[in-house]
Amino acid sequence: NGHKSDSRGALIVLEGLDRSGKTSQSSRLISYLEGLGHSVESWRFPDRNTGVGQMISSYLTNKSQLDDHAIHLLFSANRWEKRSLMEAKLRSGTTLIVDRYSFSGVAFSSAKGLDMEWCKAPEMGLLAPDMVLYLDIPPEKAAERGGYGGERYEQLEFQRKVAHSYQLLHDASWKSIDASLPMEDVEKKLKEMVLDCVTTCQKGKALSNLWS
Ligand code: Z5A
Repeated sequence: NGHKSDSRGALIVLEGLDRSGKTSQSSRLISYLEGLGHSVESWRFPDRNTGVGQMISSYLTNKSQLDDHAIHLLFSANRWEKRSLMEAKLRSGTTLIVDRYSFSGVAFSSAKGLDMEWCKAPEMGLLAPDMVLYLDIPPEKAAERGGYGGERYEQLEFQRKVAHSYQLLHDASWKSIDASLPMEDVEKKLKEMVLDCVTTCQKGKALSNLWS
């Protein structure tokens, strides 16, 4: 309903393979929305600053080993640690541009062979994004960009499996953007989509939970 008291910030998630341009586009969106006078913050998962985040970081840099299920639950816990702050920010009118979220959690773990429904379960009850912007790029093309670093998942064969898992997660809140286009072209498309979403949430749109 369109009461002014229901006005809130938008929860906008960027998803895509490694090197698809999420970080670059996220900072451009922030500047754009700030320039228009909106209250906006840049978030990312994993949030490596929390205790759980440090365990994840050590796993990603191959400094520690963990069972696939255990690391999956840590990624999820890392989002749960931030859920109440996320809700408070949104309700206070701040839009959040989030670099990776539950969809990364499910796509990466199911690419390892874990059951997709099992992967979704711990994400249920986290806030559902108002919009998921999927930066769509062929894994081969992404691999050409600046080269992969040494982190655990940065291998072409694995990224192919992740791309497949992502395809199974698309729903009505997803918008796919051709991320192999030049940065400015991607930026232009994203700006239009984001502004539309921010306006809708400002007018008042109920918050909902993921996969419920
Ligand atoms: N993971 C998980 O398993 N479970 C979970 O629940 C979550 C994550 C949340 C770490 O994530 C890993 O954790 C990640 C998924 C897994 N593993 N992988 N792969 P992260 O967020 O720390 O790392 P990342 O997302 O892979 O970040 P990234 O390497 O920084 O990629 P990016 O943000 O998408 O791209 P970028 O930094 O903006 O750009 C990459 C390069 O391409 C850079 O040199 C740019 O200048 C260039 N670029 C960008 N756009 C373009 C265009 N349009 N044209 C040409 N060149 C471009």
